[in-house]
Amino acid sequence: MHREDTIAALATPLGAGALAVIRLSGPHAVEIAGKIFKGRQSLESAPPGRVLLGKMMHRGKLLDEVLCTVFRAPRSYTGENVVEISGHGGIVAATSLLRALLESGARPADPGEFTQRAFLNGKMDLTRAEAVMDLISARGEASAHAAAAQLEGRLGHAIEKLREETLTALAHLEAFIDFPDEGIDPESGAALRQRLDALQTSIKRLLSTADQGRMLREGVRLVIYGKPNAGKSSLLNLLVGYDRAMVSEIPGTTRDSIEENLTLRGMPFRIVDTAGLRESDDPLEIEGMRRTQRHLEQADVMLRIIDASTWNGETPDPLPHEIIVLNKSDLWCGGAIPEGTTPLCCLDGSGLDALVAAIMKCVRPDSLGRLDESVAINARHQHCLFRAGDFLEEAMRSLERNDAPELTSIELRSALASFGEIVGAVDTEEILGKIFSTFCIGK
Ligand SMILES: Nc1nc2c(ncn2[C@@H]2O[C@H](COP(=O)(O)OP(=O)(O)OP(=O)(O)O)[C@@H](O)[C@H]2O)c(=O)[nH]1
Ligand SMILES: [Mg+2]
Repeated sequence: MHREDTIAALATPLGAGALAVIRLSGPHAVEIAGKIFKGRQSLESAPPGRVLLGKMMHRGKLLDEVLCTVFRAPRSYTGENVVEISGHGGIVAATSLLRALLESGARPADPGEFTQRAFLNGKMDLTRAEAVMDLISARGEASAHAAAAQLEGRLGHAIEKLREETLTALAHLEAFIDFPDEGIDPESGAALRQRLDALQTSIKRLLSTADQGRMLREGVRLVIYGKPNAGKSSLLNLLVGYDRAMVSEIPGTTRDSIEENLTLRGMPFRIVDTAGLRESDDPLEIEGMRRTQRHLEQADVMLRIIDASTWNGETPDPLPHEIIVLNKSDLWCGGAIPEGTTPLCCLDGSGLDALVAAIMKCVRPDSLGRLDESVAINARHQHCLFRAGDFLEEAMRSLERNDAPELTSIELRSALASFGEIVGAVDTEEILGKIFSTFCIGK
């Protein structure tokens, strides 16, 4: 990556719209945009943050009438000189303007390169850079909330605190390295162990948010299963609001799993309707049921659908994260709805609200507290935290064995590096490449 380059990209989606925003960042941003911009005031003389009206002219042709905003390093999103050009939306207008900027000396930005520069210039730590992407791709309000909290630095601060505490423990330990013959006195040893214990507790607390983080980013995996003809596909259709899956009174209608994305109460879901489970020697049906099982193994929430018209009234014990749904409640003639089941009628939708409430309770147990007060880590953070925890455990063992303080200190330094990796304090090209390549261009 060459930061002496000036990069340019369309920051808004390519398509017809009222406005299109093109962004330039780099040492020559103002100069390059200035070559095309013709206004009453030149871009070079524009005060930072002032919006200038002008025409964009290139090779003697008028491209568009635009508004330009100049931001001067380091007071910009990327920490570099930035020019934002708001032109008219539309594929042709936006691309010809971008082409003119590229012909005037800018280079097309790589995916995520603006945010990567912001990170490299110290405008944000890695957790916040990742939150930018999470926010852009959020599929539900809850996901957007969690991303905004991370963008605000909530996770970054939590990790910084862990790093500081590890550093304090390290400093405490290193005091003994200077006096190798004396070893660590029992009182200091106990104090150090207490510090490491507290660190492990904090790691565990953060790790416990990993599932929540995955659900917020990728969607809750909700699997609908049960015997053939129970009304599984009818429920999928009811949830998504249109005839997504075939429904018929013939048992065995659904052969293959059907997946759909949906947002329920601000939370993204991936809903899977499955082939009904029964004895069969039809190879296709057997394969369908094998797929059902595979989805069940990965489910966050399972909806076990029971057909009220054929049910014997014995409520099965629910598995963890399972809701027993008594469908076709309109055909139930066994008196009061049995406890432990959630009644539903797919024909008129009655019972759906209560079912959705039960699903949400499964997804967001009260113990997690309100979402916007918590953090939700991603798989990369989880991996680093696991490693940090392992190093701290090693450090603890080393203390208990009364090893030379140098040895314990090596483990603590490795833990510190693992925490650092989360916020990007120890940057390796490889990690950065992996993270920012998943971004969209223009961010
Ligand atoms: N009376 C009544 N009929 C329902 C209800 N829900 C579904 N049905 C009917 O039950 C039959 C089976 O529905 P499906 O949704 O195809 O059932 P399924 O569980 O997907 O069945 P398979 O795909 O064969 O496993 C259809 O004729 C539906 O119209 C309900 O709440 N009440
Ligand atoms: Mg079906």
